[in-house]
Amino acid sequence: GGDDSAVTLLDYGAGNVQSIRNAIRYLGLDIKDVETPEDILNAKRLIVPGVGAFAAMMDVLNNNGMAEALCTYIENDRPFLGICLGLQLLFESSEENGPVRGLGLIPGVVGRFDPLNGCRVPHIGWNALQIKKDSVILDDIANRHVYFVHSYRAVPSEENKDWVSSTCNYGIDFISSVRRGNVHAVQFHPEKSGDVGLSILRKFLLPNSSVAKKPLERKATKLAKRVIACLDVRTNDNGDLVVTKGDQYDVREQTKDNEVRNLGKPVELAGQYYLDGADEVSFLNITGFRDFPLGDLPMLQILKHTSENVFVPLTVGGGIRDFTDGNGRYYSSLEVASEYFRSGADKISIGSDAVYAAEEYLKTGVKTGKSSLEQISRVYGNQAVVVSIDPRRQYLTSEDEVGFKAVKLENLGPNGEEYAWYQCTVNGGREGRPIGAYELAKAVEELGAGEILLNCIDCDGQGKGFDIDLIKLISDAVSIPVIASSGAGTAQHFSEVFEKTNASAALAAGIFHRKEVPIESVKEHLLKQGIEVRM
Ligand code: 1PR
Repeated sequence: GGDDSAVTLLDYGAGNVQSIRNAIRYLGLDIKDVETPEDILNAKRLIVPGVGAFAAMMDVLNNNGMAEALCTYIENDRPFLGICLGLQLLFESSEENGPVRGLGLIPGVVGRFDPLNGCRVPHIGWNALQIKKDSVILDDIANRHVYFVHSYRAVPSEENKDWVSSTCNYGIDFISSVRRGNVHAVQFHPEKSGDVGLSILRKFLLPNSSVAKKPLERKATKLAKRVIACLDVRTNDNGDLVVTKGDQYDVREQTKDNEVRNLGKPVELAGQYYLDGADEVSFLNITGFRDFPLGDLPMLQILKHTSENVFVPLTVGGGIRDFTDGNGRYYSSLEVASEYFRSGADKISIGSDAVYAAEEYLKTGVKTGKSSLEQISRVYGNQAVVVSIDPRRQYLTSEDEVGFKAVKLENLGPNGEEYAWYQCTVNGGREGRPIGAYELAKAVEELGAGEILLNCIDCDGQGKGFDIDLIKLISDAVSIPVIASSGAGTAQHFSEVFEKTNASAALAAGIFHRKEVPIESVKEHLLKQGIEVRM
């Protein structure tokens, strides 16, 4: 309680600020929300989090006098921390849906990353920083990775070099933080950067607390490959949500009762994976296609409790689509997603509904803007929307046997087939659709997906390694990040997928749940193989 333990937060109402709220509360501070420009001027410490789109943010700030108050506050050198868009708004303008004018306190224009520079957009993941000057809040993080998620960036120049406290390289050098006096802003998300991020926030919020941590002696320069722990969650026959795991999507035990396989409690396991070093945690509500997810309050509770203690990105999927409940009330997919975001998710993932949207788009060539994928990415940004693909291999004897993109297989099919195409499925693999994973991936990229979670039903739960043919095909077809999933059985499978494909991340479930291979060993192995990871 008390004023000294309060931090003022500017939530301009466009986007998802639950994670920063959770991090501030975790550090023991109360949050006072800005309601009027005076609240800004009277703040002891002000945080401007960054989510949503630049133009929408500037509209809100200009229309209610907040922009002016912010300029005054910053020019008086009052304690300020801008995060992501909260950094970008300090510049002269942004090209995001623009040009749109910013506060103009720092010289420079915020532009978009260009995939032509050899990097995927959005920039999602963990990078180390190059510290340029005494930055106070970044003092003891040298060489440690922090989490970025953005498509736009400012670049260092002669004109703004007095401000720049660190830069980062992603295709080009961009500004990862600025500092002048008590004014700080960071392009990455400290609230999602694990213990490093919490220590940065602590230094800003509680300037006298000492949390010095010895940096790892390691030179990191590239975007780290991510290791993601996935929890498939569903109600068991007693009605409790449990973590389960299938073999090729079959989650029932091969016993007389055929009960749902129960591998533990979702909140506990997610918390453990965070401590073990998972770079992200995903929940898939695998029966979401059957039940109405908002009726599924336990899932929202799981997200709430998990996000209070897990400070890496959280994704949730399952059942995101338009829905009419038993009483005839209609819920848009956007409402469903918003409820997940409010409960602490950073990204949502869409499976079945994205397949239908892609089929429609390929048939008509028209982007209606009405699909769940388009609506959610318009409001929350495409970095917040993952499309989960559940393909099943269909063997072919020749490459052009079907009208879908086929691959020449590394390992021949059961009858010596040399080729396969990857058929998309819906409803947890129960129904095959007339669209391939390749066609789907390209379509959803155009419709606004920010990332692809690429499963493979044939490999799921088999522990024999990822489907390299499939992952190569898809990661070379799109310029958004691809998460390889299904089939991890050893740490070597992770290095194999990163060495042979352009996947940005690799996800596993079974080996982590059964404690066969701890996340730490996967990371240590990758590091030994010369693959950059966050330690
Ligand atoms: O269609 O929008 O409702 O979303 C449903 C979501 O649930 C999709 O993302 C779909 O992948 C997932 N899902 C549906 N049914 C199942 C099932 O298993 N019966 N699980 C399912 C998907 C795949 C991965 C798994 C990896 C790694 N599970 O999540 O974690 O294959 O496993 P492994 O490391 O043990 O091999 P919608």
